[in-house]
Amino acid sequence: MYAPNINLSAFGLAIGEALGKFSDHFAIDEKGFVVNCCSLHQKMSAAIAPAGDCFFAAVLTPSHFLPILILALFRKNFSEAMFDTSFTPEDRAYLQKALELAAAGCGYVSPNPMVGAVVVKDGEIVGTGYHRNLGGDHAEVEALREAGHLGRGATLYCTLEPCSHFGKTPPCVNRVIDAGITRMVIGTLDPNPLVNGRGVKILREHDIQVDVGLLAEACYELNAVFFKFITARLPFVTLKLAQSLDGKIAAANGASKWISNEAARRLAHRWRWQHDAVLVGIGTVLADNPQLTVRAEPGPQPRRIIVDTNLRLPLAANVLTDAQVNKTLVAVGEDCGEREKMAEIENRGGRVWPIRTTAAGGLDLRHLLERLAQENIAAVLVEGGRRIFSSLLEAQLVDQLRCFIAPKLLGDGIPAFQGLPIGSLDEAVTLAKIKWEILEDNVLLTGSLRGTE
Ligand code: AOF
Ligand code: ZN
Repeated sequence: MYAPNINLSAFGLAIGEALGKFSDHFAIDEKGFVVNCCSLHQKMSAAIAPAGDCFFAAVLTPSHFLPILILALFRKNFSEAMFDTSFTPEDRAYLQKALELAAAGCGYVSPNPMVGAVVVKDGEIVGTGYHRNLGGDHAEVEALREAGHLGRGATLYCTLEPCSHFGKTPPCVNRVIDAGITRMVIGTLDPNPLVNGRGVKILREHDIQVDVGLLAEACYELNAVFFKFITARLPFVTLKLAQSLDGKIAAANGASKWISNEAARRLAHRWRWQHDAVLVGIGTVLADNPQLTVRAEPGPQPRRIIVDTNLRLPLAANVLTDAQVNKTLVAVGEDCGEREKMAEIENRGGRVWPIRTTAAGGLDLRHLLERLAQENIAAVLVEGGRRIFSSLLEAQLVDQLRCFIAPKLLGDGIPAFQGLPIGSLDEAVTLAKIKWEILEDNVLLTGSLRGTE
């Protein structure tokens, strides 16, 4: 989201300082680098102003707009020399490799970020690494171990700022310094409040050249879940829908299984293991009796969350009778009286969470998500139905929507959303960062929601 590799002139620094005072989303370090501008809050939009080979990308809320505009207007007055345009095509290629390595951690490192690292000495790759599993070595440590003594005087490319704190593992910055690295190229800062620019600061204090912001957008995209989770302490919520051209997620008789095509269903299945949890409303369980497991390909089984205020879930449901019952978590209203059923679910290894209810009688979904985050569930895939889709949207808890659109009309079928308080075009929920993908005769639309924090 943010590319903070602009070495500001005194003039730029003054603007930068003003920005820093203006908002928490900006910080300037002692050398005049904008070191902190990360935020996932979806109210914000990204502004990217290309400037030669380097670019300035800022995250801004409407209230940030004016200073960014001023900076953009003055941008032309900065001479080329004022920008640190030290990234070469080789830098880009090595960091791109690190990004590819990082992605291999998908499904295995949550709630940690996916991180990749590459060590380059005299134009040769001498070490590579990625964060493989939660609690395991960080990417830089793996790459530096492979590089061994060749790390001395080498450049380390890393998709994320190295950590500066003791977590499950010791700080990576110490390893980078000890290895004798002389330059580091970093994709994005680590928004973890325990790091957040400190890693870069420590490295620079040890006279390591640190260039931040190459491929920042891609590095941010890779870890959108982590960025949200670590800053908002809420899971990143993705709604998955398969709908007809006329916006129906089921036929009038309730049938919904075959709206999207097989390629779409295969892809959606893959998303399950890429998420920590799959969440559905009780209506979907009663209608479809889904298993909510990963079956088509190997991958970790996600938690299965059923939102069921009055505990209508039948004890014979697949989610309570199969081998994965210990992955099932039923969120019920805190005044739900079904004590025996709750005890039986827990006897079988499932869990039941009483959750606050709202004035309207539904579950307080924010409260549920906060509790899930406390259990380190960082990514939630919501698979239905219209009530839960609508309630999450209305509560502004949705981060992303992934919608398969099939070339079918379902007439009086069941709409994807219902009851959203939208009276005019101005009030429409509008998606941003739209991507389209064609899957044979289906289209997959992916978009971000604004307005969540
Ligand atoms: C890095 N390199 O590969 C990763 C980092 O509990 P720990 O020790 O695994 O630390 C987790 C935190 O470390 C995580 O929240 C994030 O801030 C950072 N992750 N940092 O230098 C890595 N995975
Ligand atoms: Zn680390």
